[in-house]
Amino acid sequence: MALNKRPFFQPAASNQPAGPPGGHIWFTEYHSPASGITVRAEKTLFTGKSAFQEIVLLETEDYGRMLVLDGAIQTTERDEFVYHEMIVHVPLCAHPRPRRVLIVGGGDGGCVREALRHPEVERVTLVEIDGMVVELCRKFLPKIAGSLGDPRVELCIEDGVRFVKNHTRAFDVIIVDSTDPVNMASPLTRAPFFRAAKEALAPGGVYACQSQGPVFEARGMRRIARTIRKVFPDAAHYLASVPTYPGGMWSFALASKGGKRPAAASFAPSRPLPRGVKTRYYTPEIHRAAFALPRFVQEIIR
Ligand code: AG3
Repeated sequence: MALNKRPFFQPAASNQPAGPPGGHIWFTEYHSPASGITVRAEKTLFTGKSAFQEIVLLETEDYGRMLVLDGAIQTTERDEFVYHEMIVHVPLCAHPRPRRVLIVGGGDGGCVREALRHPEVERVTLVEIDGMVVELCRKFLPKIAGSLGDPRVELCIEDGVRFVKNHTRAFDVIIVDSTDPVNMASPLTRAPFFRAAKEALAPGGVYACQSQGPVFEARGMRRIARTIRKVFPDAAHYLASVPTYPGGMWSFALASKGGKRPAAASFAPSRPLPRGVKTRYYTPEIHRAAFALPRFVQEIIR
C-alpha cells in the first residue's frame, strides 16, 4: 500500500478557500499515487507512535473527530454510524440469539457500542492488540468509545490471532473490525485465522469482518473472499457506503458455521432489531439489499 510512504500533512492548495485565521492543516489519505481523500482540520488532537502503528487524531471541519492509523482513515464522528451499524447489526440480526459476542480489533469501541444495544447480548469481549488506540479513543472519541466501560464488556489488550486460537465454541458471533490487511492485521484475513475463528464459534455461530473496498482494494477483496469461502461454505459479501473510506464503497463478509440456518446464504435477518433500537443506516430492508452486489463487485469476488 502506497499510502504509508507519503507525507501526512499537505500544505493548503492555492486554489482552496481561506480557512480559519491562524492557518489550518490539510490531511490526505492516498488511495493510489494519483488520488486520495483530503480533509481540512482545525487542529491536531494527538499524533504519536504506539508499539504497533502511527496514531493521529484530528478535529476536522467537515467530519468531526477523525482517527487515522498508519495514514489510513479508520473512523470519523460524522460517518462512523454506517460502518459500525453494518458490521454489527448484520451478523447480530442474522443470529437468532446472540449472547456472547467477540470483537477483534475495533479499539475505538464503535462495534462494542452497537453490540450492546441488543439486550440479548450478555457479554462483549473486545480483543485489541494496541492498548494505546483504546486509551486515546476513550479520551478523544467519547461518542464512539463511550460504552467501553459497560459492565458487560470484557477488554483484552492482546493479539487477536492468539486469543481466537485459545477459545473453542465460546462465541455466538465473532466480528473482526481490523485495519487494512497489512502488518499485524494481515493474519486476520488468512485461512488459519478463519479456521480458528470457526472453531471459536459455538454451533450456528456467525462471523463477520470488513473485507476492503472494491474500488481501490479489489485485489485484497478478492483474496479475502476466496479465502473465507474455503473455510466457511456459507459465506457472502455485502456493501455499505462509507464516505471517508477509499472509493466510498466498502465491503463486509458474513459467514456462518452452519447448522440448520445458513445465515449468509439466506441474505436475510433471522430476527428484527430489538425494539427501541434506533439506527441511522441499518434497517431490515438494508440488511437484504446490502447483499445485492453490482456486477463489477460480483466479478471481483468470483
Ligand atoms: N476499520 C477498517 C478501516 C479500513 C479503512 N481503510 C482505509 N481507510 N484505507 C475501521 C475501524 C472502525 N472501528
